[in-house]
Amino acid sequence: MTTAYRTCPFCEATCGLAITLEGDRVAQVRGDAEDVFSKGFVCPKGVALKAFHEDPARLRAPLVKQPDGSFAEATWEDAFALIAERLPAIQAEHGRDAVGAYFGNPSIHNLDGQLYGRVLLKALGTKNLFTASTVDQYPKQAAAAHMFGAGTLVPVPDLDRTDYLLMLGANPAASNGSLMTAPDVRGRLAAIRARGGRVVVVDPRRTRSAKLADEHLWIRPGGDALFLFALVHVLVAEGLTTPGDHLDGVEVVASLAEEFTPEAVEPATGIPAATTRRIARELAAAPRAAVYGRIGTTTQAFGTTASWLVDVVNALTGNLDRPGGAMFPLPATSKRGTGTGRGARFGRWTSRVREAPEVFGELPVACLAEEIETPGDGRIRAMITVAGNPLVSTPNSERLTAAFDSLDFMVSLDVYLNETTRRADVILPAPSHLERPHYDLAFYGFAVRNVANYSPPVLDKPAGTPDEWETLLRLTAIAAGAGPDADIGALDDMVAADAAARAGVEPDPARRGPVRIVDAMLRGGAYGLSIADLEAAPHGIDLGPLEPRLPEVLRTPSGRVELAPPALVADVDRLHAAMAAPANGGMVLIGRRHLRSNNSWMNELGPLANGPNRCTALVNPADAERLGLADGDTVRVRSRTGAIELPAELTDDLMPGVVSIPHGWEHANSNVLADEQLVEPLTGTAILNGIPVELTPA
Ligand SMILES: Nc1nc2c(c(=O)[nH]1)N[C@H]1C(S)=C(S)[C@@H](COP(=O)(O)OP(=O)(O)OC[C@H]3O[C@@H](n4cnc5c(=O)[nH]c(N)nc54)[C@H](O)[C@@H]3O)O[C@H]1N2
Ligand SMILES: Nc1nc2c(c(=O)[nH]1)N[C@H]1C(S)=C(S)[C@@H](COP(=O)(O)OP(=O)(O)OC[C@H]3O[C@@H](n4cnc5c(=O)[nH]c(N)nc54)[C@H](O)[C@@H]3O)O[C@H]1N2
Ligand code: SF4
Ligand SMILES: [Mo]
Repeated sequence: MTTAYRTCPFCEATCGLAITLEGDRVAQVRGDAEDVFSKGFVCPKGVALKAFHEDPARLRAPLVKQPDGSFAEATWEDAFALIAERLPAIQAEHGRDAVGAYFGNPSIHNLDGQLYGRVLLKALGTKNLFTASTVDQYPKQAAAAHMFGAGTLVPVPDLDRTDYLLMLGANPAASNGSLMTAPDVRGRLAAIRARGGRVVVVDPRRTRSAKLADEHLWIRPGGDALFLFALVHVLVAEGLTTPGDHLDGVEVVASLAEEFTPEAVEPATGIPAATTRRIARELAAAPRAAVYGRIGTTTQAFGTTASWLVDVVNALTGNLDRPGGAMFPLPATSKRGTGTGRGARFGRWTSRVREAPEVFGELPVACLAEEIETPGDGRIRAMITVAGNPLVSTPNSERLTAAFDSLDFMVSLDVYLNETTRRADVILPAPSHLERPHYDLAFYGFAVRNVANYSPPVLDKPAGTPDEWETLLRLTAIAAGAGPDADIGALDDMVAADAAARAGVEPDPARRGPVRIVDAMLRGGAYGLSIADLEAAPHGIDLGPLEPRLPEVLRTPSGRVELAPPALVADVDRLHAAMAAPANGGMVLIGRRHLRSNNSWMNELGPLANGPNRCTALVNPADAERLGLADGDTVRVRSRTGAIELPAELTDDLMPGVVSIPHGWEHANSNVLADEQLVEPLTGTAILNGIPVELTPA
């Protein structure tokens, strides 16, 4: 028996796993008690790594669609040859934009997708790039870009030192935290309370996180920006602001907040004015406080505005960049900053049909169907999906499915056959996570401590199976016209040379693939580490608590924090309108996550499938009575775009007027109800929380 250690790749928490092996068989997966960050914490998904690795349904060989619609296994050579025959021809005939790409969430949870996805995209040269980010966090990153100069500069709550956490639209008890990398968030929340601090959760649902908190505030979906503005109002009106240094625009936000009194916003938020005043005073009085908002505040009508106001409140209470407040991590793969930069640029190009502005180099995925359907130059005729299941994960699934069915050609790089990949002509499998190295390049940038942990592959890949990065480079070569037999090693040398030059070091000639790139980034990074250092530390290296980084971290042209960026100031009018609009009394749909799920692909994996049906519609008993629904009845939920049927689950834990359905299920897909026309205007991010729906007994 041997034990291998690796970072869990299934969510943002980066827990250390201890994997016991009998030969090449996985005997057990546990939490690594010695992991410097997670200290033994593990959740059911981490344990399910064994089930994932062993799952007979996991793809192990390329699949090629046959004339009768079935799939047959193919050799890698034949699969690439087919792609080489079809893909370049489509771009040659119809232009670069005729091939679109969707990169899904797991592509940020592995090095290959992150470091080599962009290489493929460059070769494709298409502006039709879509990712999960426009059904997720771009509002938060856009707000960060406007305020701090870059989308990566999202302040994270300093959970381990704060005395007061105000958390909106997040349920880390289920999600394990997001843009707040922290193994065992529940334990860390409990610790805030144990040291005499306070946790307040703002959510239309009394979630498990809310139940762990000192206080839960019910909020009408989409009300967060108004509530946050009212907090600003009280802080200013009562002279409670203590803004730190390096801030511009304090007076502008103060004056914008004038009309958002707690009383004025109450009808729209549902939060009593007296409560709002008290929370503002508590935030101001707390020695160290942090406001944190997540997906309930981003995938909604005021996503960017709410995300902006989260950090406005942090800044005005003196908690931005201070221990126990909202801070900027310094990951080991980053250099220290220079304090200025070019700042954010959005809308450098637009989508063809709806003219939606580009955001961080991509187009909103809510536009994808129309880009496939609408004739004309630049129409998408072929798609490449990488670690993505957009037909389940993105709005108006029925329309998007029909659009995908009309494609001339499709390639998927994935680990399963599912709703999306089933439509591909060629499916190229990625190896099991145990067969590849890992370093959490993305999420250490949002971690509540500075840590670094590298995981070498635990098991050898089956002979002849390429790494995912090799497959991405093979596709790159095909897209670049070099054909399926091009020298991938030479291409990789170029990619590594480029990355090393940016890091200011020489690439290690003894390594290849993403590990070589991470090694260069580490060596050029702020702590001067290397992969070799991390190989010698299988439980990770703790680089300490977060440290204040202003102004060095900033990348705004002014070298200041922009508290009143013009694009956000311009959106305030829309908030006025929302404040004035009376609630129409209709039902609205919101989402939720469960501990034993992972978006669209792990819901029914091995032990995760245990327990009661989680794909239910939560309904408040008062609504249920009015609608004639009893617990367990099948309810039909309809929106402008479609209808689904699923069991109703009556609960006082949900606000009246709201229905909650988890996403990611194929048989009752909540994104059939999500409207591709409903997007947040600043980033084009889909509104997945606050969708108008009607409920009827089925
Ligand atoms: N209504 C509603 N919709 C939502 C959300 C919501 O809250 N409500 N949340 C949104 C959010 S935040 C996100 S991030 C998206 C996620 O949605 P997607 O971007 O579709 O991502 P996933 O569903 O996590 O997984 C997509 C695919 O990745 C494959 N996969 C897993 N690991 C690997 C790997 O290592 N390599 C490769 N090549 N493939 C792999 C899986 O088999 C699966 O097919 O969903 C969004 N959709
Ligand atoms: N187990 C598990 N963990 C996951 C995932 C998973 O699918 N399963 N997905 C991962 C991904 S990709 C992401 S992005 C993260 C997301 O991580 P979280 O943001 O923590 O996601 P959720 O658990 O969906 O919590 C969102 C909360 O927002 C609430 N909400 C809805 N609308 C509003 C609103 O208008 N205002 C407010 N204040 N609240 C609202 C919902 O009721 C819900 O409780 O989770 C990650 N972790
Ligand atoms: S919390 Fe996230 S990282 Fe930790 S074991 Fe669970 S899925 Fe893996
Ligand atoms: Mo996400």
